Amino acid sequence: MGVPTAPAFADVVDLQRYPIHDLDGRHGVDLVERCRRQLAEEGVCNLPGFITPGAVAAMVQLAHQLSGKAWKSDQRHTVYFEPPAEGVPDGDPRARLVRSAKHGIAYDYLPADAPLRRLYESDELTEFIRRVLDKPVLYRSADPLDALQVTTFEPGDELGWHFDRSEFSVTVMYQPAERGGEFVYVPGLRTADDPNYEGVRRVLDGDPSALKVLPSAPGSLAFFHGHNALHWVTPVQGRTPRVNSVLTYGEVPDMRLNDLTSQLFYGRTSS
Ligand SMILES: O=C(O)CCC(=O)C(=O)O
Ligand SMILES: [Fe+2]
Repeated sequence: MGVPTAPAFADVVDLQRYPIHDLDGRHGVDLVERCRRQLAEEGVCNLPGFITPGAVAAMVQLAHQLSGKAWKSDQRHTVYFEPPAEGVPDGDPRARLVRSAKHGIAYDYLPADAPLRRLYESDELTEFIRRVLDKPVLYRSADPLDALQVTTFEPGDELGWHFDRSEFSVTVMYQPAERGGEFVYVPGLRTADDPNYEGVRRVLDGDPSALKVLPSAPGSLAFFHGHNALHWVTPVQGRTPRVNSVLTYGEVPDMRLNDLTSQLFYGRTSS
């Protein structure tokens, strides 16, 4: 028998608590089961302390070093990322615009040994996520800019209310803001059969009754069903930028941004 080698991300994940390198072991099976249950019941699954403090600190420092390469986007869009509808009733969410502003550092700027890059590129993490989401297959994005980006939200930056185009998202928090920059969401506000425009309108009009806030301690990894959960990252206040990553996956092997979206979020295309 060979000597087992430590996974390339042994310094990045708290493997005692989250044994993603041993998913068939008892603790691994329990972990996947707990995550599935949380996701089904709450629309999100939050795993605090998933990323080690050392890896978190390295990613915050990297974001700072690469801040000159971050692409600033600031745009207005509907919650559906579709052109505003005409001829709909007053106040209809399909016609309303929200604002999103952020600074995106593209995947190809992250050095190969960056902690999150080593983790993202591991088959163990992809397999963990596949099992939690209960997908027959799951692939990492093939997009050289968007597969794993580091996003900084400077003071005043925010992500307006929206539904994601993709079914789910996986995020890692490195540094919350001093104030604001909270991930606020309404789980299951719409379904495949019911767009619930009236419910969406109420949230946009400020009804707080269904809102939830995702805890955002540094090092947390979170799954959420962003396609049916309306969500918002509130404007960042104070001097500390909010820094996080979105990890991108798909059920097809060659997933890429289209040129328009790539231009918008990274100021360039990869082709
Ligand atoms: O930054 C976050 O916490 C969420 C990001 C998000 O909602 C998105 O990229 O669509
Ligand atoms: Fe989103």
